[in-house]
Amino acid sequence: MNQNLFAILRDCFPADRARPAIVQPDGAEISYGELEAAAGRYANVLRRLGCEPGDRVAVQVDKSVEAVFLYLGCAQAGCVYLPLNVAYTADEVAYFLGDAAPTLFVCRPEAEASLKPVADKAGVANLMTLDAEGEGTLAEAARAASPDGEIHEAGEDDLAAILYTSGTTGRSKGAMLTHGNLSSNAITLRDLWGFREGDALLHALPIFHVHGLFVALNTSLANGSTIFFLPKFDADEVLRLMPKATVMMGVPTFYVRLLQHPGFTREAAAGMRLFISGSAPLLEETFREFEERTGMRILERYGMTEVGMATSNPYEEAPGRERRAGTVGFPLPGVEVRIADEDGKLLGRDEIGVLEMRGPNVFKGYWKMPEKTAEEFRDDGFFVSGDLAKIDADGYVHIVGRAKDLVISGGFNVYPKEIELVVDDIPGVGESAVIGLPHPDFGEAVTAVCTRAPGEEVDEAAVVTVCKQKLANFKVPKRVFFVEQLPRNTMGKVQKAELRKAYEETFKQS
Ligand code: MCA
Ligand code: AMP
Repeated sequence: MNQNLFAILRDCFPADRARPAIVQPDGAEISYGELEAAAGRYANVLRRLGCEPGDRVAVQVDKSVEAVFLYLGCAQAGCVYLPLNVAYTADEVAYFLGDAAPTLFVCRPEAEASLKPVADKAGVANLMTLDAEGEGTLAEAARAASPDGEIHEAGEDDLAAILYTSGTTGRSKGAMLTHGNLSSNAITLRDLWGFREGDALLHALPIFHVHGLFVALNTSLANGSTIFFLPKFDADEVLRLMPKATVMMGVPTFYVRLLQHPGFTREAAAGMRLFISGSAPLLEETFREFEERTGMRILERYGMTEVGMATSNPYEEAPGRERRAGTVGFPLPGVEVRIADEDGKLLGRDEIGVLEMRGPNVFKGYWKMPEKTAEEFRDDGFFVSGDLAKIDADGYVHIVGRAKDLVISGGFNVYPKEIELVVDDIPGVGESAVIGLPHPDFGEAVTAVCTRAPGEEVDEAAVVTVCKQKLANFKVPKRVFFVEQLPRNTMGKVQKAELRKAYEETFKQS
């Protein structure tokens, strides 16, 4: 059987292809039949451009239905989809193109002039455009292409996507995800979360990360569901469409913002059967406030780019198996999890260590980094997550911290090292330490603490200005503080815990 993700999803499409697959904010509908035809057109355009199976197609575009067609067309043609956050700057994009060597790069029309030299330098053969309305040179080519064509015969171990995740060294790694990784996760989640006839998903996440692209889209498509597709999270828009939807997936910031909205009432949520949260810790107070407001418990789950989804609170609640605040539930069917210390020694119930995972969801390795890949896998195939966790006596997994130096802001990961390298380079800065501080909206806020070089007067505005030029906006420090010297331990290591303590009130609501 063809293990191509698109073939597997297509087998799940409704027999009646006139059923709506995607509904746009203005109510315009794309049927399953149109979705299938559009994916075929995009696959044919890719083939015509010389994209062979296994070739990378890098994509940095705004969220649009055409971008979904491109994603599905890519799978159909056997190409490797490489989505990039639209917030990434030209410097950041240069690294990804150089590393992944795509055959095609699709960007926003307004970015074409600045990214053309970047693509040329990386040796990318084709540069095409797609805008937020789904127009551009690629869309034009797709309109002219035939919808018919075969679905590339893929094995479950063949690559379907590369998603870059930053690392503690500051250098991004491309996580290689296979057709089997993506399809197994989609089918498992569809069944586990009780997807059914008549379900409609409220989709307000970006589609360049695992959450919005794979968890939300693939799971819905694997159920033949309708997707209400919003360009971004906007509480008013989400509330306008909520009566038509049954399921929503979001990062904790979505739920914090909904709870702040006076229109988010029990009645507004009455037609929904499930709210799912992930990508960052959901505060227990958000979970409780949500339950008080709506009578429903948010289902929190846990995952990573490298493994897709790995654990979930139960959908079907039963005594002793309810959705519990502050936990990420149980391993998904077919997924094994365990807790170990740094040397790989297994730990017992309630002991805190690093979470390790194994299963059909776990990625194939980091693109062109065999050594890094080997470092993060145990000999028996478990992937070492870098998240500190424990498993309690009832079997619930709790994420209690991170062994990796990582900040998660509004569901986006920021590795301090990457920001520190940029800040340290700013004339007048001595050295810097970047930390995450509690933030009422984003969960954590990126914050830089710096020293000045002797006799220099560099200030917060100067640091922010340079960061904005070089880094994606969500990585830019929300505040910059200057100190005489950074606190260090006897080994000379910066004491970040001390800094977090010193500045913990910075973003607290008054
Ligand atoms: C935007 N800004 C941010 C963020 N987003 N700053 C910090 N953190 C962010 N996440 C910047 C904007 O550029 C702007 O800066 C200022 O903050 C305020 O913007 P605002 O209008 O409030 O932002 P927004 O457009 O409403 O976006 C916030 C958001 C968005 C809705 C939370 O960031 C979002 O959709 N996050 C979802 C991330 C996600 O999908 N993560 C999944 C990763 P300025 O004023 O300077 O212009 S996948 C994953 O983690 C794993 C696999 C998993 O488990 O799911
Ligand atoms: P990413 O590298 O963007 O895929 O982000 C994955 C990271 O997000 C994980 O390693 C965790 O640190 C974090 N994460 C995802 N879901 C949760 C959750 N429900 N609770 C706590 N942390 C989470």
